Amino acid sequence: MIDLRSDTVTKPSDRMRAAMAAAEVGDDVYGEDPTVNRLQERAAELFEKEAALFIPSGTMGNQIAVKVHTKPGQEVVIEERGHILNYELGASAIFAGVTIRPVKSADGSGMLTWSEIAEVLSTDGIYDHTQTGLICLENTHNLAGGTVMPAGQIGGLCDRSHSVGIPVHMDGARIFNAATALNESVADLTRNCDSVQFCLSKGLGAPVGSILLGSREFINEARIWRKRLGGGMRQAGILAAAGLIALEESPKRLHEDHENARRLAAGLADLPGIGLDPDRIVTNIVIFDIAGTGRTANEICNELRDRGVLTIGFGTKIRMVTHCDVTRQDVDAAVAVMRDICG
Ligand code: TLP
Repeated sequence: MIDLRSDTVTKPSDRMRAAMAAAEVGDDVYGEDPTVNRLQERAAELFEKEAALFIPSGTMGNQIAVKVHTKPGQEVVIEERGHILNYELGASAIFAGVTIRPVKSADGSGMLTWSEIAEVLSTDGIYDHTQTGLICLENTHNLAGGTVMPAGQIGGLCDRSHSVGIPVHMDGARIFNAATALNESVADLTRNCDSVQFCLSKGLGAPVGSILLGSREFINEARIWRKRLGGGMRQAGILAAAGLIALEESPKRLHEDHENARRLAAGLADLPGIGLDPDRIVTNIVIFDIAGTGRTANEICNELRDRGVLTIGFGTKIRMVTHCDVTRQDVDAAVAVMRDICG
């Protein structure tokens, strides 16, 4: 099977498995797991943030950030296709008691401008308006097709947001893909963000885990919420050992996934009925429209599956994601199957 459903499907490398087997561990709820502590310290150093926390998933990281930054009854501003709104099962309403204000990104990139954000902000304290408690950014933007926002633009948004007293959380599930595509450091990309969540378990290839970053005060509070949510993982050094390798080794090879995604997009864009601009593919996510084929996404995905290619369909779109377990030959094979189906 060629699994293009997501970069979450990656399997740990032999080096990761060996490190997991040999990991020194302790009880992380007591802060005594040396491998978790090393991973947290290394992540904080790389992102140039005061502190970091190892958490089971990106979803938990985002939700803890929403909870810590906001008060119940406030509103979180996010681009309308953002993960926190669309794929976290309404968790912000349940845990933080906030509502979400989705904002359309006019150019379709998923990257909001300050004027798009400013239009929906409510910061004046007037009692009959829902107050904005947080702005969430997503880099890369998953549903927009792995698009990226450069450091200058993020810094500018954060400055404007802070000037009206609103914190910014970065859902950086794939921030290392953004850093690779932009040739900028993850520290620069998130410098002015009040908190950042990034995933070890996606393009970086670790089996489980994310890291939440921010000020020492923010992380102290986040640690309490992690425990409340059932995310205190005890001898988690077994997982952190793989995370450390993911953090050190995997960013170096992400450009290969991006090259494969561009190759995939170029192959698909030539097929009849496929709506896809290959120039917009800058990281590892390829989303294309199949309306012109006269078939539904489900029909095409099922046919792909029967012929050994796993993908995800939604509406009239199909998503294919490249990652370390997908080779250039796999990409060519997937295009060939699509050519048979659509040709
Ligand atoms: N995304 C998954 C699905 O949930 C859609 C995927 O296959 O892409 N932020 C972003 C931008 C994400 O894409 C994801 C996962 C998360 C957060 C959540 O991470 P996990 O799965 O670790 O909870």
